[in-house]
Amino acid sequence: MPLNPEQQRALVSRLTAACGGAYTPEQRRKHFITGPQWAAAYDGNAIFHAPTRKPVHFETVIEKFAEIGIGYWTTHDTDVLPYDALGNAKQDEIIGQIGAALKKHGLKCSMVTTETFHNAVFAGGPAGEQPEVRNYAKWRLENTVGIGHELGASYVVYWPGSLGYQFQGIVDEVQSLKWFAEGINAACEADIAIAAKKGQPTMKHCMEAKPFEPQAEILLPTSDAMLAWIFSGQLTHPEMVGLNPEYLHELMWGGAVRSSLARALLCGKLFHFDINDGYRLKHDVDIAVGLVNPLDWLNVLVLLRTYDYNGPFNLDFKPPRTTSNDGVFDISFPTAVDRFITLWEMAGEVMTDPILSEASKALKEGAGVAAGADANAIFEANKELWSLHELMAHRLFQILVGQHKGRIFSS
Ligand code: GLT
Ligand code: MN
Ligand code: MN
Repeated sequence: MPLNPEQQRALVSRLTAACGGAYTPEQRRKHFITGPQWAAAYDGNAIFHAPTRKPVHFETVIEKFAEIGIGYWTTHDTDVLPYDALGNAKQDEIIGQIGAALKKHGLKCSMVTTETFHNAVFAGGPAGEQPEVRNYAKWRLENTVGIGHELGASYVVYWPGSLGYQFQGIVDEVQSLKWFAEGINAACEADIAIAAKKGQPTMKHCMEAKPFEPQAEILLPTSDAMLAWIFSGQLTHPEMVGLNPEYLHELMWGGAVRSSLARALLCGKLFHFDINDGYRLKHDVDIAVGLVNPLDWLNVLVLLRTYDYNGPFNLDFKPPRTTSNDGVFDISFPTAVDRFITLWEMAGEVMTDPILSEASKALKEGAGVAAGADANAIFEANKELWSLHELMAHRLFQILVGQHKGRIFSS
Protein backbone atom coordinates (compact mmCIF):
# COMPACT_ATOMS: atom_id res chain seq x y z
CA MET A 1 0.00 0.00 0.00
CA PRO A 2 1.52 3.37 -1.01
CA LEU A 3 2.13 5.64 1.98
CA ASN A 4 1.94 9.40 2.26
CA PRO A 5 4.83 11.25 3.99
CA GLU A 6 3.02 11.23 7.35
CA GLN A 7 2.57 7.47 7.16
CA GLN A 8 6.16 7.08 5.93
CA ARG A 9 7.39 8.86 9.07
CA ALA A 10 5.25 6.61 11.24
CA LEU A 11 6.67 3.55 9.49
CA VAL A 12 10.25 4.72 9.91
CA SER A 13 9.70 5.43 13.57
CA ARG A 14 7.93 2.07 14.19
CA LEU A 15 10.73 0.15 12.48
CA THR A 16 13.39 2.17 14.31
CA ALA A 17 11.78 1.24 17.62
CA ALA A 18 11.44 -2.37 16.48
CA CYS A 19 15.21 -2.50 15.91
CA GLY A 20 15.69 -2.18 19.66
CA GLY A 21 19.12 -2.03 21.24
CA ALA A 22 19.08 1.74 21.78
CA TYR A 23 20.95 3.26 24.69
CA THR A 24 19.32 5.86 26.89
CA PRO A 25 20.42 9.51 26.63
CA GLU A 26 22.03 9.12 30.09
CA GLN A 27 24.08 6.13 28.90
CA ARG A 28 25.09 8.01 25.75
CA ARG A 29 26.16 11.07 27.71
CA LYS A 30 28.72 9.03 29.67
CA HIS A 31 30.92 8.88 26.55
CA PHE A 32 32.98 11.77 25.26
CA ILE A 33 30.97 11.81 22.02
CA THR A 34 30.83 15.15 20.24
CA GLY A 35 28.42 16.24 17.53
CA PRO A 36 29.42 18.69 14.79
CA GLN A 37 27.10 21.50 13.81
CA TRP A 38 28.15 20.97 10.19
CA ALA A 39 27.21 17.29 10.20
CA ALA A 40 23.77 17.91 11.66
CA ALA A 41 23.12 20.88 9.37
CA TYR A 42 24.50 19.24 6.20
CA ASP A 43 21.80 19.75 3.59
CA GLY A 44 23.05 17.22 1.05
CA ASN A 45 24.70 19.76 -1.23
CA ALA A 46 27.84 18.65 -3.10
CA ILE A 47 29.51 19.16 -6.47
CA PHE A 48 27.12 16.84 -8.28
CA HIS A 49 24.26 17.11 -5.82
CA ALA A 50 21.49 19.56 -5.06
CA PRO A 51 20.44 19.86 -1.42
CA THR A 52 17.84 17.37 -0.20
CA ARG A 53 17.23 18.89 3.23
CA LYS A 54 16.32 22.27 4.70
CA PRO A 55 18.83 24.38 6.66
CA VAL A 56 19.00 23.67 10.39
CA HIS A 57 19.80 26.40 12.93
CA PHE A 58 22.27 25.82 15.76
CA GLU A 59 19.46 26.17 18.32
CA THR A 60 17.75 23.13 16.81
CA VAL A 61 20.99 21.15 16.57
CA ILE A 62 21.85 21.83 20.21
CA GLU A 63 18.32 20.99 21.36
CA LYS A 64 18.23 17.75 19.37
CA PHE A 65 21.70 16.68 20.53
CA ALA A 66 20.53 17.19 24.11
CA GLU A 67 17.46 15.01 23.52
CA ILE A 68 19.56 12.27 21.93
CA GLY A 69 22.21 12.37 24.67
CA ILE A 70 25.13 13.84 22.72
CA GLY A 71 26.80 15.87 25.44
CA TYR A 72 29.17 18.00 23.34
CA TRP A 73 28.82 20.25 20.33
CA THR A 74 31.53 21.29 17.83
CA THR A 75 31.53 23.90 15.10
CA HIS A 76 33.40 25.82 12.41
CA ASP A 77 33.38 29.60 12.84
CA THR A 78 31.31 30.05 9.68
CA ASP A 79 28.87 27.21 10.44
CA VAL A 80 27.28 29.71 12.79
CA LEU A 81 28.66 33.12 11.82
CA PRO A 82 27.95 34.79 8.49
CA TYR A 83 31.09 36.28 6.95
CA ASP A 84 29.96 39.81 7.70
CA ALA A 85 29.70 38.98 11.41
CA LEU A 86 33.26 37.69 11.80
CA GLY A 87 35.20 39.63 14.42
CA ASN A 88 32.57 42.29 15.18
CA ALA A 89 29.71 42.93 17.58
CA LYS A 90 27.41 40.63 15.59
CA GLN A 91 29.83 37.78 16.29
CA ASP A 92 29.69 38.52 20.04
CA GLU A 93 25.93 38.52 19.89
CA ILE A 94 25.72 35.16 18.08
CA ILE A 95 28.36 33.57 20.31
CA GLY A 96 26.34 34.82 23.29
CA GLN A 97 23.23 33.13 21.86
CA ILE A 98 25.17 29.89 21.35
CA GLY A 99 26.46 30.00 24.92
CA ALA A 100 22.92 30.49 26.18
CA ALA A 101 21.55 27.62 24.04
CA LEU A 102 24.30 25.28 25.26
CA LYS A 103 23.61 26.20 28.85
CA LYS A 104 19.86 25.82 28.46
CA HIS A 105 20.24 22.30 27.08
CA GLY A 106 23.12 21.18 29.30
CA LEU A 107 25.64 20.80 26.46
CA LYS A 108 29.28 21.86 26.29
CA CYS A 109 31.23 23.14 23.32
CA SER A 110 34.27 20.85 23.14
CA MET A 111 35.90 22.00 19.91
CA VAL A 112 35.99 24.87 17.45
CA THR A 113 37.56 24.91 14.00
CA THR A 114 38.13 27.51 11.31
CA GLU A 115 36.78 27.23 7.80
CA THR A 116 39.85 28.02 5.70
CA PHE A 117 38.72 26.15 2.60
CA HIS A 118 35.23 27.15 1.43
CA ASN A 119 35.46 30.89 0.89
CA ALA A 120 36.83 32.17 -2.43
CA VAL A 121 39.67 33.92 -0.61
CA PHE A 122 41.16 30.46 0.08
CA ALA A 123 41.18 29.38 -3.57
CA GLY A 124 44.99 29.32 -3.47
CA GLY A 125 45.02 27.72 -0.03
CA PRO A 126 45.27 29.13 3.50
CA ALA A 127 49.07 29.55 3.19
CA GLY A 128 49.37 30.79 -0.38
CA GLU A 129 51.85 33.27 -1.84
CA GLN A 130 50.02 36.50 -1.07
CA PRO A 131 50.83 37.87 2.40
CA GLU A 132 47.37 39.40 2.69
CA VAL A 133 45.73 36.00 2.28
CA ARG A 134 48.02 34.47 4.90
CA ASN A 135 47.43 37.35 7.28
CA TYR A 136 43.71 37.02 6.81
CA ALA A 137 43.92 33.25 7.48
CA LYS A 138 45.99 33.95 10.62
CA TRP A 139 43.42 36.42 11.83
CA ARG A 140 40.66 33.87 11.26
CA LEU A 141 42.56 31.26 13.28
CA GLU A 142 43.17 33.73 16.11
CA ASN A 143 39.54 34.78 16.05
CA THR A 144 38.44 31.15 16.31
CA VAL A 145 40.73 30.61 19.29
CA GLY A 146 38.96 33.56 20.94
CA ILE A 147 35.56 31.99 20.17
CA GLY A 148 36.79 28.70 21.62
CA HIS A 149 37.78 30.39 24.87
CA GLU A 150 34.47 32.22 24.99
CA LEU A 151 32.55 28.95 24.64
CA GLY A 152 34.82 26.96 26.97
CA ALA A 153 36.20 24.63 24.28
CA SER A 154 39.34 22.59 25.03
CA TYR A 155 40.20 21.65 21.44
CA VAL A 156 40.81 23.50 18.18
CA VAL A 157 40.92 21.53 14.94
CA TYR A 158 42.70 22.50 11.73
CA TRP A 159 41.84 20.82 8.46
CA PRO A 160 44.08 22.74 6.02
CA GLY A 161 41.72 22.04 3.13
CA SER A 162 43.24 23.51 0.02
CA LEU A 163 46.86 23.46 1.26
CA GLY A 164 48.09 21.88 -1.95
CA TYR A 165 47.90 22.54 -5.65
CA GLN A 166 46.47 21.59 -9.00
CA PHE A 167 49.72 22.08 -10.95
CA GLN A 168 53.14 20.82 -10.00
CA GLY A 169 56.10 23.17 -9.97
CA ILE A 170 54.28 26.44 -9.37
CA VAL A 171 54.37 26.25 -5.60
CA ASP A 172 57.47 25.97 -3.40
CA GLU A 173 56.30 23.26 -1.02
CA VAL A 174 58.97 23.94 1.61
CA GLN A 175 58.00 27.58 1.74
CA SER A 176 54.29 26.76 1.88
CA LEU A 177 54.81 24.43 4.83
CA LYS A 178 56.75 27.16 6.65
CA TRP A 179 54.00 29.68 5.94
CA PHE A 180 51.41 27.21 7.14
CA ALA A 181 53.36 26.81 10.40
CA GLU A 182 53.28 30.58 10.87
CA GLY A 183 49.49 30.45 10.92
CA ILE A 184 49.39 27.72 13.56
CA ASN A 185 52.06 29.56 15.58
CA ALA A 186 49.88 32.67 15.55
CA ALA A 187 46.91 30.60 16.78
CA CYS A 188 48.95 29.04 19.61
CA GLU A 189 50.27 32.43 20.64
CA ALA A 190 46.77 33.92 20.64
CA ASP A 191 45.67 30.97 22.76
CA ILE A 192 48.45 31.52 25.30
CA ALA A 193 47.62 35.24 25.56
CA ILE A 194 43.86 34.74 25.95
CA ALA A 195 44.28 31.84 28.36
CA ALA A 196 46.56 33.93 30.58
CA LYS A 197 44.15 36.86 30.52
CA LYS A 198 41.13 34.72 31.35
CA GLY A 199 42.90 32.41 33.78
CA GLN A 200 41.92 29.41 31.64
CA PRO A 201 44.11 26.55 30.39
CA THR A 202 45.32 26.69 26.80
CA MET A 203 43.61 24.49 24.23
CA LYS A 204 44.82 21.43 22.37
CA HIS A 205 45.53 22.27 18.73
CA CYS A 206 44.74 19.30 16.51
CA MET A 207 45.81 18.84 12.89
CA GLU A 208 43.53 16.87 10.57
CA ALA A 209 44.84 15.39 7.33
CA LYS A 210 42.89 14.32 4.26
CA PRO A 211 44.85 12.63 1.44
CA PHE A 212 42.86 13.96 -1.54
CA GLU A 213 40.24 16.68 -2.01
CA PRO A 214 39.86 19.57 -2.42
CA GLN A 215 43.20 20.00 -4.24
CA ALA A 216 44.66 17.56 -6.73
CA GLU A 217 47.78 17.27 -4.58
CA ILE A 218 47.87 17.85 -0.83
CA LEU A 219 50.95 19.05 1.06
CA LEU A 220 50.13 17.28 4.33
CA PRO A 221 48.09 14.32 3.09
CA THR A 222 48.30 11.98 6.08
CA SER A 223 48.53 12.07 9.86
CA ASP A 224 52.11 10.82 9.52
CA ALA A 225 52.99 13.77 7.28
CA MET A 226 51.51 16.03 9.91
CA LEU A 227 53.58 14.40 12.65
CA ALA A 228 56.72 15.09 10.63
CA TRP A 229 55.60 18.70 10.20
CA ILE A 230 54.79 19.07 13.93
CA PHE A 231 58.31 17.85 14.79
CA SER A 232 59.96 19.81 11.95
CA GLY A 233 61.18 22.67 14.13
CA GLN A 234 58.87 25.18 12.44
CA LEU A 235 56.37 25.32 15.31
CA THR A 236 57.00 27.67 18.21
CA HIS A 237 54.81 25.53 20.50
CA PRO A 238 54.96 21.95 19.23
CA GLU A 239 53.83 20.69 22.63
CA MET A 240 50.45 22.38 22.06
CA VAL A 241 49.95 20.79 18.65
CA GLY A 242 48.81 17.22 18.01
CA LEU A 243 46.52 15.30 15.71
CA ASN A 244 42.86 14.92 14.92
CA PRO A 245 42.99 11.88 12.65
CA GLU A 246 39.77 11.06 10.86
CA TYR A 247 39.05 7.35 10.49
CA LEU A 248 38.09 7.60 6.83
CA HIS A 249 40.87 10.00 5.87
CA GLU A 250 43.46 7.46 7.02
CA LEU A 251 41.63 4.68 5.20
CA MET A 252 41.28 6.74 2.01
CA TRP A 253 45.00 6.67 1.26
CA GLY A 254 45.05 2.92 1.75
CA GLY A 255 46.55 2.71 5.22
CA ALA A 256 45.47 0.63 8.19
CA VAL A 257 43.70 3.11 10.45
CA ARG A 258 44.84 1.24 13.55
CA SER A 259 48.46 1.68 12.53
CA SER A 260 48.00 5.43 11.91
CA LEU A 261 46.48 5.74 15.36
CA ALA A 262 49.27 3.66 16.86
CA ARG A 263 51.92 6.01 15.45
CA ALA A 264 50.02 9.01 16.83
CA LEU A 265 49.75 7.32 20.25
CA LEU A 266 53.45 6.48 20.23
CA CYS A 267 54.26 10.17 19.71
CA GLY A 268 51.80 11.26 22.42
CA LYS A 269 49.90 13.19 19.74
CA LEU A 270 46.50 11.53 19.55
CA PHE A 271 44.50 14.51 20.84
CA HIS A 272 41.15 14.19 19.05
CA PHE A 273 39.50 11.62 16.74
CA ASP A 274 36.93 12.12 13.96
CA ILE A 275 34.81 9.00 13.72
CA ASN A 276 33.07 7.80 10.59
CA ASP A 277 33.40 5.07 7.97
CA GLY A 278 33.87 4.55 4.24
CA TYR A 279 35.95 2.85 1.61
CA ARG A 280 39.64 2.69 0.70
CA LEU A 281 40.96 4.81 -2.19
CA LYS A 282 37.65 6.56 -2.77
CA HIS A 283 36.49 10.09 -2.05
CA ASP A 284 35.45 11.36 1.34
CA VAL A 285 32.05 9.69 1.65
CA ASP A 286 31.83 10.31 5.43
CA ILE A 287 29.50 7.40 6.16
CA ALA A 288 28.46 7.02 9.79
CA VAL A 289 30.64 4.92 12.10
CA GLY A 290 30.45 1.15 11.83
CA LEU A 291 28.31 0.86 8.68
CA VAL A 292 31.16 -0.27 6.42
CA ASN A 293 33.96 -1.72 8.51
CA PRO A 294 32.52 -2.83 11.85
CA LEU A 295 35.26 -5.40 12.51
CA ASP A 296 37.99 -2.85 11.86
CA TRP A 297 36.15 -0.38 14.07
CA LEU A 298 36.03 -2.95 16.86
CA ASN A 299 39.77 -3.39 16.54
CA VAL A 300 40.38 0.37 16.48
CA LEU A 301 38.47 0.76 19.74
CA VAL A 302 40.42 -2.09 21.34
CA LEU A 303 43.62 -0.21 20.54
CA LEU A 304 42.30 3.09 21.89
CA ARG A 305 40.97 1.47 25.06
CA THR A 306 44.23 -0.42 25.58
CA TYR A 307 46.17 2.85 25.50
CA ASP A 308 43.59 4.81 27.52
CA TYR A 309 42.76 7.35 24.83
CA ASN A 310 40.53 9.82 26.65
CA GLY A 311 39.93 12.49 24.01
CA PRO A 312 36.73 13.18 22.10
CA PHE A 313 35.05 10.96 19.54
CA ASN A 314 33.72 13.47 17.04
CA LEU A 315 30.84 12.25 14.85
CA ASP A 316 32.24 13.69 11.62
CA PHE A 317 29.94 11.94 9.18
CA LYS A 318 27.46 13.21 6.64
CA PRO A 319 23.91 12.00 7.03
CA PRO A 320 23.10 10.52 3.61
CA ARG A 321 21.18 12.64 1.13
CA THR A 322 18.39 10.06 1.22
CA THR A 323 17.73 10.75 4.90
CA SER A 324 15.15 13.44 5.67
CA ASN A 325 15.50 16.38 8.06
CA ASP A 326 13.64 14.37 10.70
CA GLY A 327 15.71 11.31 9.90
CA VAL A 328 18.95 13.16 10.70
CA PHE A 329 17.97 13.41 14.36
CA ASP A 330 15.70 10.35 14.59
CA ILE A 331 18.05 7.92 12.83
CA SER A 332 21.46 9.23 11.73
CA PHE A 333 22.75 10.57 15.05
CA PRO A 334 21.20 8.16 17.57
CA THR A 335 22.10 5.06 15.57
CA ALA A 336 25.67 6.29 15.00
CA VAL A 337 26.09 6.92 18.72
CA ASP A 338 24.60 3.53 19.57
CA ARG A 339 26.85 1.63 17.14
CA PHE A 340 29.82 3.42 18.63
CA ILE A 341 28.83 2.50 22.19
CA THR A 342 28.10 -1.10 21.20
CA LEU A 343 31.52 -1.40 19.57
CA TRP A 344 33.10 0.30 22.59
CA GLU A 345 31.52 -2.27 24.91
CA MET A 346 32.50 -5.11 22.59
CA ALA A 347 36.06 -3.80 22.68
CA GLY A 348 35.91 -4.31 26.44
CA GLU A 349 34.87 -7.92 25.81
CA VAL A 350 37.79 -8.41 23.43
CA MET A 351 40.16 -7.11 26.09
CA THR A 352 38.93 -9.57 28.73
CA ASP A 353 38.16 -12.54 26.49
CA PRO A 354 39.86 -15.58 28.03
CA ILE A 355 40.62 -17.19 24.67
CA LEU A 356 42.25 -14.09 23.22
CA SER A 357 44.13 -13.44 26.47
CA GLU A 358 45.50 -16.97 26.69
CA ALA A 359 46.47 -17.01 23.03
CA SER A 360 48.21 -13.67 23.23
CA LYS A 361 50.04 -14.63 26.41
CA ALA A 362 51.25 -17.89 24.86
CA LEU A 363 52.52 -16.04 21.76
CA LYS A 364 54.45 -13.58 23.89
CA GLU A 365 56.05 -16.36 25.93
CA GLY A 366 57.23 -18.16 22.81
CA ALA A 367 58.58 -21.72 22.75
CA GLY A 368 61.49 -21.03 25.05
CA VAL A 369 64.28 -21.87 22.61
CA ALA A 370 67.70 -21.16 24.09
CA ALA A 371 69.66 -18.17 22.76
CA GLY A 372 71.96 -18.95 19.87
CA ALA A 373 69.58 -21.38 18.13
CA ASP A 374 69.49 -21.14 14.35
CA ALA A 375 66.54 -19.88 12.28
CA ASN A 376 65.25 -23.32 11.49
CA ALA A 377 65.29 -24.44 15.11
CA ILE A 378 63.44 -21.27 16.19
CA PHE A 379 60.87 -21.70 13.44
CA GLU A 380 60.30 -25.40 14.19
CA ALA A 381 59.89 -24.71 17.90
CA ASN A 382 57.33 -21.94 17.33
CA LYS A 383 55.38 -23.08 14.29
CA GLU A 384 52.30 -24.40 16.12
CA LEU A 385 52.00 -21.20 18.16
CA TRP A 386 51.54 -19.10 15.06
CA SER A 387 48.29 -20.89 14.21
CA LEU A 388 46.87 -18.82 17.05
CA HIS A 389 46.95 -15.73 14.81
CA GLU A 390 44.19 -17.07 12.62
CA LEU A 391 42.29 -18.41 15.59
CA MET A 392 42.43 -14.97 17.21
CA ALA A 393 41.07 -13.36 14.04
CA HIS A 394 38.20 -15.87 14.09
CA ARG A 395 37.56 -15.11 17.75
CA LEU A 396 37.30 -11.38 16.97
CA PHE A 397 34.71 -12.23 14.32
CA GLN A 398 32.82 -14.34 16.87
CA ILE A 399 32.78 -11.47 19.32
CA LEU A 400 31.55 -9.12 16.59
CA VAL A 401 28.59 -11.37 15.75
CA GLY A 402 27.90 -12.45 19.32
CA GLN A 403 28.95 -16.10 18.99
CA HIS A 404 31.13 -15.81 22.08
CA LYS A 405 27.91 -15.42 24.03
CA GLY A 406 26.51 -18.64 22.64
CA ARG A 407 24.63 -17.09 19.73
CA ILE A 408 24.07 -20.01 17.36
CA PHE A 409 23.26 -19.92 13.65
CA SER A 410 21.57 -22.93 12.04
CA SER A 411 24.07 -25.67 11.42
C1 GLT B 1 35.39 19.32 6.43
C2 GLT B 1 36.23 18.08 6.45
C3 GLT B 1 36.12 17.41 7.77
C4 GLT B 1 36.80 18.22 8.83
C5 GLT B 1 36.11 19.49 9.08
C6 GLT B 1 36.91 20.30 10.08
S1 GLT B 1 35.82 20.38 7.66
O1 GLT B 1 34.05 19.01 6.56
O2 GLT B 1 35.81 17.22 5.41
O3 GLT B 1 36.69 16.13 7.75
O4 GLT B 1 36.83 17.49 10.03
O5 GLT B 1 37.32 21.51 9.59
MN1 MN C 1 36.98 15.32 9.79
MN1 MN D 1 35.92 13.06 5.86
